[in-house]
Amino acid sequence: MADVGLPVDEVYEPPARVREGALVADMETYREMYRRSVEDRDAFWREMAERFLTFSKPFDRVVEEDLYTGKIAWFIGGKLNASVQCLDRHLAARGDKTAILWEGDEPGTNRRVTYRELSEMVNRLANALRRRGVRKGDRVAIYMGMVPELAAAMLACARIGAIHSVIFGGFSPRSIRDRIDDSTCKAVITQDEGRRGGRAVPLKANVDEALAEPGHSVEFCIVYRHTGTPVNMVAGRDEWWHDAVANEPAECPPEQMDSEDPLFILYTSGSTGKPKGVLHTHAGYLLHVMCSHKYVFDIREDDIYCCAADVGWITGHSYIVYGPLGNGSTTVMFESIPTYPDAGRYWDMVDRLGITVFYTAPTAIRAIAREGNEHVTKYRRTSLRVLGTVGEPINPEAWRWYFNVVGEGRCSIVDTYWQTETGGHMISGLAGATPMKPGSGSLPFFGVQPCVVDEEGRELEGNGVTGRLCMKASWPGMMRTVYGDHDRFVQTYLTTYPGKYFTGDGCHRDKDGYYWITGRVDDVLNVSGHRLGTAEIEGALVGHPAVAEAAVVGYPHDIKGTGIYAYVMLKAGYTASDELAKELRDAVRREISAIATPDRIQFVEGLPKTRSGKIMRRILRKIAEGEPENVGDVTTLADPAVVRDIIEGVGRAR
Ligand code: 6R9
Repeated sequence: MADVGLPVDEVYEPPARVREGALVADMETYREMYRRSVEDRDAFWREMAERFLTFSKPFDRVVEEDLYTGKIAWFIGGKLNASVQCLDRHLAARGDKTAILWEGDEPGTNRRVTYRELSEMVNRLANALRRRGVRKGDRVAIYMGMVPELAAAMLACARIGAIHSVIFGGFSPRSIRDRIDDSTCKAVITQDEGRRGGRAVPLKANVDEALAEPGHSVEFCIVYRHTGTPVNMVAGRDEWWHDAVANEPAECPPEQMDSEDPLFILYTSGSTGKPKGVLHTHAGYLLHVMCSHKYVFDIREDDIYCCAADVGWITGHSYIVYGPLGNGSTTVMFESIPTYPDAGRYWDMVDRLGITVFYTAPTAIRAIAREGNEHVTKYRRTSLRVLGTVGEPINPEAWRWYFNVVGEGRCSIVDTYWQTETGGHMISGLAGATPMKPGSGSLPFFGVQPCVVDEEGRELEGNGVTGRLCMKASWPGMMRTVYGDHDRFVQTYLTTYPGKYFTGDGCHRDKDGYYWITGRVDDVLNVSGHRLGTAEIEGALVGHPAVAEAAVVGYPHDIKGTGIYAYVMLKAGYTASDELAKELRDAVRREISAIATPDRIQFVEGLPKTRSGKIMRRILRKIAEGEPENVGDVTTLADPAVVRDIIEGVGRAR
C-alpha cells in the first residue's frame, strides 16, 4: 500500500520571478523565523504584533493558554479596534488607493471603493447602528451577497464593538433563523437581492421568511439596495441602508476593544449536532490573518489580490476582508461564479483587473479544468505571480493543471491548509521561498506547532509518519470558544487528545517534514482492516484523464467490513461504460493498492455539494448504504436535484 498521504515525488522550486524581492525569499530565512516563532514565541509574536497592529493601549503579556480548559488569551491587556486597523491607519498614505475592487456578476461590471470611501461607508453605518441601540457586545446578523457593503457592514459592527455573524447568502430561511436564535442577534443587515451566475438570490425575502415566526430577538433590519427589485419592507422594522445613513456623520469614534473582545461569530458544521458558532477575537485573529496574508502570498504594495471565495465562509472573512484590508491591499470582491458566463471567467477577470495573486478552491479548479484548456489559454494571465488553493486536499492532477496551464510554470502555488476554527493559515508554503510538492500543504506557518498522533494520542516523532493532525500549542488566530457553549468547544477540540487541539484531519508527514492532509478522519474507511483515506482513492480516480471529480464513501460489506463506493463524474466528451469502470479500478489499484479498489462505481452527472463546494458525504454515504430515504435535509445544497439523479442511478452502479 502506498503512503496514505499519497505523496508525490515531485518538487517545484518557486520561480525566480516570484522569489525576487520576496519578503521571505529562501528557506533559511523561513526556518530561522519559524524556529524563533516556536522557541522564542513571546518575543516573536510581540514583534509581529508591534509591526502589524496599532494598539491604543499596549498589551502587558503576549499569551496565556490552557489547552485543557480552553482558556486562551493573546496580547493581554491591549486595546485596539479591528476597523481602525483596516481603515483609519491607511487613510494618510493610502486614502485614494482602491480598497475593494468589485467585479459584479456580469463580466466587466466593476466598482472601485477607495480606503477613504470605505471608511466613510463604515463610519456612517456604524453611527446608524449605534443610533438604533446597538452596543458593544451585541450580535448583528449579516445576510448579504458579495458586494462591498458586506465588508462595510462587518467593519461597522467591529467599529462599535458589536459581534457580527455573517450568514452565507446561500443559506435557507431555516438556517438563518437557527443562527439568529443561537446568538440572539439584535439586528439584521441584508440586501434586496444578490446576483450569482445570472440568477437572482432573494436575500431580503429569505430574511422575511426567517423572521416570520415571532419570538426572535431581531429589533430592526437594514436593507442595502443592490438590484433595485422591489422587496417587502416591514414598517417599524425594516429600513433602507441609504436612508439610515443619509444624515449620519462620516466619523464614528471607534469603541476601544480589549484584545480578547469578540470580533465575530461564524457558524460551521462539525460531524455531529447543529452548527457551532466559532468565535474569534480582535487582536489575535487580526494579527494571524494579516501576518499570514502578507507572508504566505508575499503581498506587495501594488498587488491586485483576489480571493474568489465567498465572504460568508471563513476564507472570505480572513482573506477577502480582514487580512487584505488590515494590510492596506487592494482586495477583489467577486460576485459571480467560476463558470459564468463560461469556464474562462476567472482568467478574463484576471486580465481585465490585472490580478497578481489569485486564490481559489480545488473544486473550482477541477470544474473549470474539465471544460478544456482553451478557456484558459485564450487569456494572457501575465499579471499572475502567486496562485493559492484552499478548502480541501488538492489532487496532484489538478495541482499540475493549475501550475502548468494556468500559471504556465511562472507562478508559485501556495496550498493553504486551515479551518474556520484556526482563523488563518496553519500549514502552507510561502510563495517566495517554499519548494512545492503537488498535493501537499507543505510546512507550518509561523507559530504553528503541528504534531501527528496515533489513535491513542501518542505523538509520532520524526518524519515518514501517518496519523491524526493536532496542534500542540495555541496560536494567535485560534478560536476562543463556541459561542454560548464553552463545554462544546472543549469537548469537540480539546478532549480527544487531552492538551492538544485536534483538527479532525488525518495527515502524513513525509521524509522532508511536509504535511499531506488525507482528509477528515470521519471519512476514513476501514476496509478489511486496512485504513484508507477517501481523499486518497479520489485522488487516484481523478488522476485518470476521463475523470473530472470523484467522491468515495464506505458502505457495509459482508466480507470486508467496509466496502468502497465511488461516485465518479466524467469530463465532457467521455461516456460511462464497463470498460471505463475497469480502467478506473486498475488506476486505483495501480496508484494505491488492490485493497483500495472501489467495489462499486457509479457514474454521476454531479455531486451533492454545499454552496462552499464541499462534497456532502453524509448524503452519499446514505445512498451507498442503501438508505436513500435517510439522506436528510438537502435544501442547503448548491443543487439539490443532483441527489435525486444519484438515487435514480444507483441501479446502474458497476
Ligand atoms: C479554510 C477552510 C476546514 C477543513 C479542514 C480540511 C479541509 C482546508 C485544506 C484542507 C487539505 C487544504 N481543508 N484546506 N485540506 N488541504 N489546503 O476550508 O475552512 O471550511 O472550516 O474547512 O477543510 O479537512 O479540516 P473550513
